[in-house]
Amino acid sequence: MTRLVPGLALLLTLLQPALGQAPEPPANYDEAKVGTFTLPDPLVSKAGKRITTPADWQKRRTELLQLFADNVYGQTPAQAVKLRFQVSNVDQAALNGLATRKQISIFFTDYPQLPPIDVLLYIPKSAQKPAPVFLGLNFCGNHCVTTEADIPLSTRWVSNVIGNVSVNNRATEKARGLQATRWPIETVLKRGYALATAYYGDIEPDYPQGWHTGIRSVLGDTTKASNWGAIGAWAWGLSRIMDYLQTDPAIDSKRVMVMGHSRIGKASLWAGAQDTRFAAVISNESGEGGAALARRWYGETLERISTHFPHWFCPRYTTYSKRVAELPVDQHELLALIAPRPLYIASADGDQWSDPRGEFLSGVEAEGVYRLYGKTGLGPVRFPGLNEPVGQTVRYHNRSGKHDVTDYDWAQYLRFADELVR
Ligand code: GTR
Repeated sequence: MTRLVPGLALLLTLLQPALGQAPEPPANYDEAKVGTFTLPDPLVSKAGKRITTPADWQKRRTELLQLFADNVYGQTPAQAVKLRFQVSNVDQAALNGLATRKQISIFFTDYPQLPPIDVLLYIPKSAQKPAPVFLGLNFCGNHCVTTEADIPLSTRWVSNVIGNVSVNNRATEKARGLQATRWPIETVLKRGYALATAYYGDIEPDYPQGWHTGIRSVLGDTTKASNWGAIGAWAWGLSRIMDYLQTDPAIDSKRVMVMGHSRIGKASLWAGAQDTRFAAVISNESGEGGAALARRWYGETLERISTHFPHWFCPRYTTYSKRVAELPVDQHELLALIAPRPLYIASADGDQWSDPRGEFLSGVEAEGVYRLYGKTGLGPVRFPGLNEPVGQTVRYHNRSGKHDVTDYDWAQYLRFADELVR
């Protein structure tokens, strides 16, 4: 995603009074000014009981999930939704014979007005048994992740901003392969993994009114302060793709790793926290509302994100914008909800907006829950240098370079998958 260049951001801040808006507090990038804060303890229940066993943690887990639903992402509707999986295209020799490529549409039987989620799935030809799979939503349509000419352009609303290649929020041929560098499909396949992706806008187009044409138009309760937001919807969509993957004999559905970048990283963490069918979770620069601690005043803040992207969260979340210390949870507890499953948290040094150190510290604070299961999470580590992956069941790196998903990131995820998921 593009980000505001500092000059433009400053100009907008200066214009805010003229636009009738209260000026936004400036972003802090000075570690000395972060301040002190007390984090809620994942291992103390609401009733004040210390959690010392996995059995007690399971109860505390339910409590924490509810706190995140009530205060951050909103309540994911519990009702089962009837799905119909339609395999629309299978290419047995995709990418020069490297993969079987399938396109599957997930239709919502009871809601024919909703568009399907169109899944693009690559399975390595070399697989002798059901393949473990990386699952991640993409930002601009399946045609953006690959240069293959026969992937249909998404017909859904797409952002005009990404790459400047859409016209009136509709995809054009210029978008083909636009984000292919973020999806090293052939490398992943050669390592024996399948790759599944779908456009996040199939579940809900990412703009304030987008929910009118997405799953939140038929599920949820818009009168409630805990109504789910778009991140909740995207997370829900990931679970529906999981429903499909469980039916595909070519896929090892016990080894589905949910991976996401930035806002989709936030959704992937929330998906992995709620749905324990995901064997591992990978958060790529998910930042505020994702892996980063909310209580740190550094880079993007709760106030900023809830002002700019209120549709991502439940309505109550915004009420914490000037009183983050009162938020009943912090993001290390979201990470703890992934335990004891493997978790990868990745930051980029050129993406201070996402608060790399805050993402790392959040992982550190999840340690106690991994320990309950006899696992080492990040372990006793200091904030590492650039491009220096650390940790065990929980891993972390701070890559050099900008907000993006690169070959370096994928090289770490593949190693992590080989060691902990395979
Ligand atoms: C930014 C937003 C971040 C992150 C990012 C992205 O504008 O402030 O929280 O989600 O977008 O998704 O690339």
